[in-house]
Amino acid sequence: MDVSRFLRKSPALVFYLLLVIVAFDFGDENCAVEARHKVYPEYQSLPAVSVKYAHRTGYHFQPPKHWINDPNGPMHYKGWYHLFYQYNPKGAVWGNIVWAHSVSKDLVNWRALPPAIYPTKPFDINGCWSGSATVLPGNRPIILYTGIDTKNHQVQNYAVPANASDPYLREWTKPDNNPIVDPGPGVNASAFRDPTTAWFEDGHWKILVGSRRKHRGMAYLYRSRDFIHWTKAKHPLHSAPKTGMWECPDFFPVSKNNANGLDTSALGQGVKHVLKVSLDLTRYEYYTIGTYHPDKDRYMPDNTSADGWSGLRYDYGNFYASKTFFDPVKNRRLLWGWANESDAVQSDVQKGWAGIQTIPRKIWLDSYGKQLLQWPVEELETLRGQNVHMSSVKLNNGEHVEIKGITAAQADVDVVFSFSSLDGAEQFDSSWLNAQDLCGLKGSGVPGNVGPFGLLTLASEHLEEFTPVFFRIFKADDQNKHKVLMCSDARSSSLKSGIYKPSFAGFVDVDLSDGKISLRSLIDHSVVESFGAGGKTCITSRVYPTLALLGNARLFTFNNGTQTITIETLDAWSMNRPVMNQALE
Ligand SMILES: *[C@@H]1O[C@H](CO)[C@@H](O)[C@H](O)[C@H]1NC(C)=O
Ligand SMILES: *[C@@H]1O[C@H](CO)[C@@H](O)[C@H](O)[C@H]1NC(C)=O
Ligand SMILES: *[C@@H]1O[C@H](CO)[C@@H](O)[C@H](O)[C@H]1NC(C)=O
Ligand SMILES: *[C@@H]1O[C@H](CO)[C@@H](O)[C@H](O)[C@H]1NC(C)=O
Ligand SMILES: *[C@H]1O[C@@H](CO)[C@H](O)[C@@H](O)[C@@H]1NC(C)=O
Repeated sequence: MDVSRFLRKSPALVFYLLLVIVAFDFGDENCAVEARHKVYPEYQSLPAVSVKYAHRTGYHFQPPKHWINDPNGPMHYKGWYHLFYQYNPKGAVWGNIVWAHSVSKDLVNWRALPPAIYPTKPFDINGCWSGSATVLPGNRPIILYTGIDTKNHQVQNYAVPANASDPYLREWTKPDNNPIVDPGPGVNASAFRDPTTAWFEDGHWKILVGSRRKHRGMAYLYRSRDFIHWTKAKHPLHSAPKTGMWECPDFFPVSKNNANGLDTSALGQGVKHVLKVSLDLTRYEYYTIGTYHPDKDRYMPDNTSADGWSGLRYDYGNFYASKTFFDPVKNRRLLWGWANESDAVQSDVQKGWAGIQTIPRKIWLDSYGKQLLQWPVEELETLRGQNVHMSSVKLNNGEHVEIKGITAAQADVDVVFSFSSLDGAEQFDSSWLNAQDLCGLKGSGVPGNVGPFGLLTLASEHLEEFTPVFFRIFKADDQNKHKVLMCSDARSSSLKSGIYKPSFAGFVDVDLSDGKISLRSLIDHSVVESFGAGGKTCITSRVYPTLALLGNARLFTFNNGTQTITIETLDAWSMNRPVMNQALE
């Protein structure tokens, strides 16, 4: 289907977006940040002439060309997983956004369908932005999304399948009684978007919509008996000062007792709740774990979850606008996130594409209840090919050992490291509040005692380029006794200059009494997705090697700490290519 036909009619969108890019002062943080996506009018309707393959991923979700951002409305319906996503059909930068649509039987092989939702009506003529799917009783899917209307207001619309017998749900109808939620008095119509999946409670459906009031981030709560008429609750479900616009809120229950996922409406004794928001100001997300009080229309984060800027993150790297859904097939909750490019916008235009979705992750509550755990879906393992196995290999100070025999540019590595003692570990300085800054200070080349040790991914033969993913363990004064830093450091990832090469990092809240720590990395040409300590801390880096490309990429383990580290076990696999978004006939 040719959606450009519909889009040609909305040049107003371009002008509007130029107007709404707002630079504003963020209170005490004193940093001016541009809100939302940067707009490049000269590129946004410039179709790719060709697609460059050097940095394209082998097994991550991406369309054949052009720009993608937020994952939208994931769900399972009649045997198929559906993933929609924000997509520019006309260029490799943000613009002309539609809901692109793909389906999969296994979350690994994907088939592309025509866009499901695109601007056609007064309530979405200037944009079809992010939203969620809810499967109503009787297996009736419904999508809620943000439309930009004729007045350039953000409103919430619904869409239903045109033919519910079609398992691919190719066509969607946007009824004329839209919008069903408008900002109303007191709500900023330029900051009101990204409706959640609905949950059912006490005779009502409930949803959240992200917003802000001055510098306070807000999740407005709405209720409805029929999914069509919605009433705003007296106060937001939750809000937090100085966090700015809350994009893509996600609110869901997790089990206190096991790793199974729960339907979004689950409530009761064995249940905690999670609220995640994407901060437009920082372009990072954070989540809290807490208690939902449906009678009071309130959510209260636990006192162990920092609520704001320094909160827990699903991922400490390029990971944004994420969304979970309940997978009834395997009783699990799955998480999708968007990993944007880190190169220059001109490079995106040249390569003809920008943005990927991360590998879907199973997500559940850690048994001690203070954080979530994440792990790549087990289906990914069907792509594993050639395997290399190692065990009981010592890594002395300054050593690096190559893992040979796999395609290092497209691989899955799973390793368990051990150390004999933490007695000599460096002292942690309590002024080191920010993990990313600390990684910047103590990179893989800064000698330590227990660490730095880990993997050198997407490395060139003589290490002119490499992206180290590693741990460094400190002694701490508090009751935890130690502090573990995990880094995914892009600073040496590419000889190319002028690209964003951050030293992403997070702390790992892990019990080290068994003297071991694990690391898994999914390496895929321009992305390294890493899971520390069984998924306690996750970091995604986007990198653009110039030498460590394709067959020239290598993988090493390394240790730059004085204490010898042992590789207890290591498995690495070449990863095969799935079917990635070929059109479904
Ligand atoms: C609805 O979908 C079913 C299953 O794909 C198909 O057989 C039927 O022809 C479709 N109906 C219409 C009106 O398109
Ligand atoms: C409403 O939101 C827009 C976009 O974030 C912002 O530019 C504007 O200042 C806000 N208006 C008020 C009154 O807060
Ligand atoms: C945190 O809350 C728990 C109860 O949920 C309470 O036992 C504990 O004392 C609180 N801690 C602090 C520091 O407030
Ligand atoms: C290990 O440390 C040495 C000395 O600082 C440095 O030359 C080398 O590059 C480091 N290795 C890594 C992987 O950073
Ligand atoms: C991804 O790109 C980098 C480099 O341009 C920006 O610094 C990030 O803000 C951006 N992230 C998101 C979520 O847009």
